[in-house]
Amino acid sequence: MIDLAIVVPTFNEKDNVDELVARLEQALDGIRWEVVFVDDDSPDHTSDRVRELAQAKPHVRCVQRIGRRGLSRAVIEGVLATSAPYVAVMDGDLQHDEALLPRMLEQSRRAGVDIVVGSRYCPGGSAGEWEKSRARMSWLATRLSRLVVTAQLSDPMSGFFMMRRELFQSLVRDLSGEGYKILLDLFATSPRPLNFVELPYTFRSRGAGESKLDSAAVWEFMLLILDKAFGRVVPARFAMFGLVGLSGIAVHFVSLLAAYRWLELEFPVAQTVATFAAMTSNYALNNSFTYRDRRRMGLRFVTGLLTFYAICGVGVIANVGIASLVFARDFTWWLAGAAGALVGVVWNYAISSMVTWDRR
Ligand SMILES: Nc1nc2c(ncn2[C@@H]2O[C@H](COP(=O)(O)OP(=O)(O)O)[C@@H](O)[C@H]2O)c(=O)[nH]1
Ligand SMILES: [Mg+2]
Repeated sequence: MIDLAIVVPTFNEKDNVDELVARLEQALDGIRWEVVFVDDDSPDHTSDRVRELAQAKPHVRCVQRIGRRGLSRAVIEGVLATSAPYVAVMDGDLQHDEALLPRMLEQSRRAGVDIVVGSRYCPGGSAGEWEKSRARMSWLATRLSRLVVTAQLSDPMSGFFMMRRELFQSLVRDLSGEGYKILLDLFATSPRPLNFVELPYTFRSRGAGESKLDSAAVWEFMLLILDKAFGRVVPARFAMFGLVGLSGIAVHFVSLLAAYRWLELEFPVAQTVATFAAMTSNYALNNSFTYRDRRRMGLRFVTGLLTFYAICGVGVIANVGIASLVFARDFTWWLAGAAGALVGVVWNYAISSMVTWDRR
């Protein structure tokens, strides 16, 4: 029987695995526990190292995911892979303080407590030695997260917490899973306010290797916030796609002006040039922002652009068809136009998310 599972998402943490397990063994003496590493097929072969260790230690386990990336979803799979009644989530780079775990477990067992959060920002905690820019980013993210989480958490961006597995499982189907802020996701998803306890700790500097937090992670964070704030009404990606579409209208008219008035091309030629300029700019923007996590590069950028042209081409036919239908029924011109445009956007969005930016 196991009391506690520590779920550790890893990407290129091979040189921290041994040390982390040794520290857990020391900290968790007297508790029945296991550690589940969830590795996204790290190029440094973290999972091989974990399995080597697991051969000698039955409390070490490895879940290896192929062809996927993403901290939150890795954590979800780790939690689902254990039978322990309590689960903790902890980074694999030694930044979280394992000595806190026994107290977290004690608090988790108290009646009425849903979740115990290791906090850098409550009295007694510390974010350690952080570069100014990272500290500022963390501060900004904490503020933004207040848009979707009303709980007065001092450190909603914490990646170090513990909860009953049952509770996690009751929420798992509604989690957004986007990005790397699973704690925020849990709080924003729960239909009732979660009762939490915060325990202070000092965030250490990372062991071997480097941080995976990059601009993509920042973008994923924005998607998570948008998704949790408006997702029930409009999916975050669709809203983004729509915004990019609006920018396309501006690109279209500036290009048309340039081609027709300045270059003095024939109108049909100028209109064609402007249409392609707008489609290309929409494609590039969607590729960099809306689908940042599935970004196409190199040759795939070009093939993706071709599929996008084709999809938009059909979108125009659908747009004009619907608009004409509505118009023929004696609705006003602008209503017909809007209906056509809406159908066109929805078509472009739905099909390009499946073809141009499919999840692979
Ligand atoms: N499985 C998995 N783990 C990840 C991924 N990205 C980051 N991690 C792990 O998540 C933990 C926190 O990431 P880290 O790069 O240290 O973020 P930082 O502490 O915010 O700089 C570390 O254990 C990483 O190895 C990912 O895409 N998949
Ligand atoms: Mg880290």
